[in-house]
Amino acid sequence: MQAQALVDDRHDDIRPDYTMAQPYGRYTSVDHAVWRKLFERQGDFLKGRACDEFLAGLAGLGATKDHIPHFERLTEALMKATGWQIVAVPGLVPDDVFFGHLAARRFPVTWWIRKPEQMDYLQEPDAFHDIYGHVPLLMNPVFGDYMQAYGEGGLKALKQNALNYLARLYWYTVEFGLIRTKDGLRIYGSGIVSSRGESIYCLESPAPNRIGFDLMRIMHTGYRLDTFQKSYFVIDSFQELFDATRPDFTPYYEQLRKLPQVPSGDIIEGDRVLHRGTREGWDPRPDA
Ligand code: HBI
Ligand code: FE
Repeated sequence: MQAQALVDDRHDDIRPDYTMAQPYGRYTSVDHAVWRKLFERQGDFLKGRACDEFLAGLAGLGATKDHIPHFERLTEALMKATGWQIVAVPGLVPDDVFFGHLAARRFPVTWWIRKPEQMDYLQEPDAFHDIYGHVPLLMNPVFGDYMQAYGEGGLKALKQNALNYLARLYWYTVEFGLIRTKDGLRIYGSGIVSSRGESIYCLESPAPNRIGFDLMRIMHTGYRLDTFQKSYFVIDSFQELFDATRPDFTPYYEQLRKLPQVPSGDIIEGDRVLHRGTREGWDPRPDA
């Protein structure tokens, strides 16, 4: 998934690392109203759906529904908890820049927020997706370590032309991951928690597969950017995720190059199947 660098040329104050000062004065009352609506809507039903670590992180951040948060305030809370900070960026930045920031415990947050007519879906991450979806779990030490390791891994993957494999790991964990708890499956993926529809679908619909986490399986499984997931992968703990990504991936990439891509809706030999999806309502188009 090659992110295009969408540098917004309206700001002449973008630094070489694509960071910028959060242009707080540019937010309109409509922007703050969109934030409030999204924040209230998610908050209502994420209890009992999002994992405790996410809910604790969101509470610890101090973000409120009243207005779009000041990034420095969020950074203060993050720094105390895990040494992470957030940096404002104009939108998607080049992969090497993105990974470089993660490796230095800086999470790039798009400064602008979606328009009211984009309430339910937008392709590119905005301030709500990044702050509400990604930042709360950076308050968790193990997940914070995982995200830094992912950044370091991304820089290495780029050098080995293996980003396509690693991007799937990010997709099926950081963006759309589920975690098993004593009370049942819970959400930790950012792409899910920042989407009302998918927060319900991923746990309650019989349509998608739910499969136990398997690093190599995930790294040769395709996905679509613009539909709900056909398969969700389930970890037992963040430690499991962190431990799985400690080794050097070079030998993994060599193995993966010999394997065919698994279609996102398939179940294959060796899968730990928690739920075999009914496939109803699936979009027939192929994976990216
Ligand atoms: N840039 N701002 C921003 N946010 C992202 O999530 C992002 C990015 N650039 C690259 C990227 N994600 C993905 O291509 C990598 O996760 C593979
Ligand atoms: Fe994201």
